[in-house]
Amino acid sequence: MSTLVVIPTYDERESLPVTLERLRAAEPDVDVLVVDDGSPDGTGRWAEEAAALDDAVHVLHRAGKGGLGAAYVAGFAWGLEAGYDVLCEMDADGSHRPEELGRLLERLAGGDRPSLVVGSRWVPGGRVVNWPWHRMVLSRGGNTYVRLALGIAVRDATAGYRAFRASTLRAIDLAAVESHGYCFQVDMTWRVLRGGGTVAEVPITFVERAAGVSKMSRSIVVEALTKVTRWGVAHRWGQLRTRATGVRVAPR
Ligand SMILES: Nc1nc2c(ncn2[C@@H]2O[C@H](COP(=O)(O)OP(=O)(O)OP(=O)(O)O)[C@@H](O)[C@H]2O)c(=O)[nH]1
Ligand SMILES: [Mg+2]
Repeated sequence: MSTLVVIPTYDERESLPVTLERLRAAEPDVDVLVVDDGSPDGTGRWAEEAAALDDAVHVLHRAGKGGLGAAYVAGFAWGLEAGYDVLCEMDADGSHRPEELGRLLERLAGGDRPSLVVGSRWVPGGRVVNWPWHRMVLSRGGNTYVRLALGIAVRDATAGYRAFRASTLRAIDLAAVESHGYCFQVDMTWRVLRGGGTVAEVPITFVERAAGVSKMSRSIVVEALTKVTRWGVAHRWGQLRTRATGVRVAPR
């Protein structure tokens, strides 16, 4: 199966070279697409040089910082057009260890053929290294809220280490996905499940970034909270209407 790992970057000049080297060493048969949003620190230029030296590495440049969600949507469109069978998400900052990608890919190829595999911090065996307590609380609390609001079983719906079948992504209207930060991950999970797909979680060890600056912000958390609440209410309302009228409203 031909596999592409999409790595969105914004000011990751220090981290990307390390991540890319580890990824190429761990999974030599996997191609890479760096999606850079015109990083002021020259990450895009560096990626261009790396691509010139390695046929498996590709770069997509976008005009300005448009958010992680939009970068992935552009990267997926590129990968689907190029005909890859599997498309993965990975952060550039070293939080998603390239050495664990093989386990995600193995799970995707499993007999039950999940539509999406999530590298999960919050299943047995999953771990987080070097996170302050408030990040733990935010991630655990956020994921519990998502699970209850949407009524889903996924324990780490905000996780950004993922492997999708191309067919899973083709079934989603990617142009309609507008979420930016963590919300993008929840949005994609919800769309897979609503479309009748399945999500499998494999435990990973998530390592806090060693270099560079986090792009996480209050607005990213607020976006996730408000949208998840809206989706949850709409879903429950739809269920109630179905029960009352017997008419099923098609999933979005
Ligand atoms: N192309 C692009 N990449 C982005 C953008 N925002 C974040 N990224 C990348 O997305 C990945 C995740 O961003 P991080 O800043 O690590 O955010 P995070 O992992 O939620 O936060 P930390 O846990 O603090 O690292 C990194 O590779 C970033 O460079 C963006 O607007 N455009
Ligand atoms: Mg990070």
